Amino acid sequence: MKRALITGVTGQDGAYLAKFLLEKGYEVYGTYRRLSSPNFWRLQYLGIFDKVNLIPVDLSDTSSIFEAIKTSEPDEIYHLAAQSFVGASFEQPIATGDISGLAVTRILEVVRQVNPEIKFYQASTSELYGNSREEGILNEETPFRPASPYAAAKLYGYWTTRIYRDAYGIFAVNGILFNHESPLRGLEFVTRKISNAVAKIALGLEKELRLGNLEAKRDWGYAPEYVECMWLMLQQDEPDDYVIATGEAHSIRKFCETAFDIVGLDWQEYVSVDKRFMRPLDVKYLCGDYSKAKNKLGWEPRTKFKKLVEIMVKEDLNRWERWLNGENFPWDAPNYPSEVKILTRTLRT
Ligand code: NAP
Ligand code: G4F
Repeated sequence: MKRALITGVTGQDGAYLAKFLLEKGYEVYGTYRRLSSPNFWRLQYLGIFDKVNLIPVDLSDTSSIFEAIKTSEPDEIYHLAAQSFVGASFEQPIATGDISGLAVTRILEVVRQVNPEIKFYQASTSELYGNSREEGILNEETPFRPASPYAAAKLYGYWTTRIYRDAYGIFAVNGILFNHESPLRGLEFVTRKISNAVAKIALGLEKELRLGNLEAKRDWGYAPEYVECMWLMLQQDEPDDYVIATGEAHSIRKFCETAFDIVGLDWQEYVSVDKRFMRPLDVKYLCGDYSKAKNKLGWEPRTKFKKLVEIMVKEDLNRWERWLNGENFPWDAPNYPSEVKILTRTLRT
């Protein structure tokens, strides 16, 4: 039986990947950070909480990483843990550099010293391109031009991965994944912020939605499909880097329009622009060319924009309805101050 170690198993991708690997027959180990209140709602939501071997790890501490790798003895490491919110990276640039950037070297150093046969996946990102292009399609050859402390940290991780591959022959790959979303997306990211607000507004629990830059365009795919690529990349004969995307870009404005349409409301009556959600520097446009992944991995996106928006809005509606009906279930709203205010003032049946 193959063994996999997933860093950041409590996150959106970590949870979906753990489920995918368990279904493939892997023994799955996952690292999480020790918090005063545990945060395992995604693993519980997917019904796999008791199937994953959980290891507490501090990514700023190499000895902690060493312990996790010694304990799990993995064939494959999927390094997904990161401070992944671009907006927060402007407020916490140094911590983001340490966790989203330097930690890659800490892990690869342990791999090099303990067992260089371990295969390594690095969660690289379309944010690496920054404002490299304002139209067209981005592929593995397009130059990077990071536009946030998060992207700069990820650029470091990207190159470290390539350096350990070229210098030490480690099977280390970069998945350059464009935005991918799902009902397990964190509530601070724009897609889930919108789907959650639409659900609350439709049920009369909220009156408005405040957003930042409505003109930015993103290439949004469906997260469960994207984690399959991570695994595919590690099953190839040779390590390489791949763009994973849908090849379509839509604006935040379009996402709002589509999401409000699903519940029969006009988005313009509810959405306003609030400077608090504008970034000091924003990436205007991202659209990816997944031809290499299609040709070499045999991968193609199956869920496109409209279906993705529908999945997210329907699941958030379902959650708020269940909440109003007095049900308890794995959910992230109770972890967010803005949502707790609504949860505590709402009378449940
Ligand atoms: P996510 O939901 O935010 O999950 C991030 C994971 O990292 C969580 O398990 C989180 O733990 C952990 N983490 C955060 N800060 C940490 C810290 N200081 N120390 C240790 N662990 C920490 O992100 P995701 O969407 O699953 O993304 C997974 C990876 O892919 C990330 O590296 C992200 O940068 C990258 N990526 C994501 C996308 C996308 O569109 N989703 C696209 C390209 C690349 P907690 O649960 O405790 O917060
Ligand atoms: O949803 P976002 O916060 O995602 P962003 O910045 O594209 O980053 C995500 O995708 C990257 C891959 O390209 C990952 F590497 C990264 O870890 C993360 O998963 O913002 C998307 C766009 C931005 O242009 C932002 O300015 O939406 C715009 N936006 C407008 N109003 C907003 C809001 N973003 C957020 N989070 N909240 C708003 O109110």
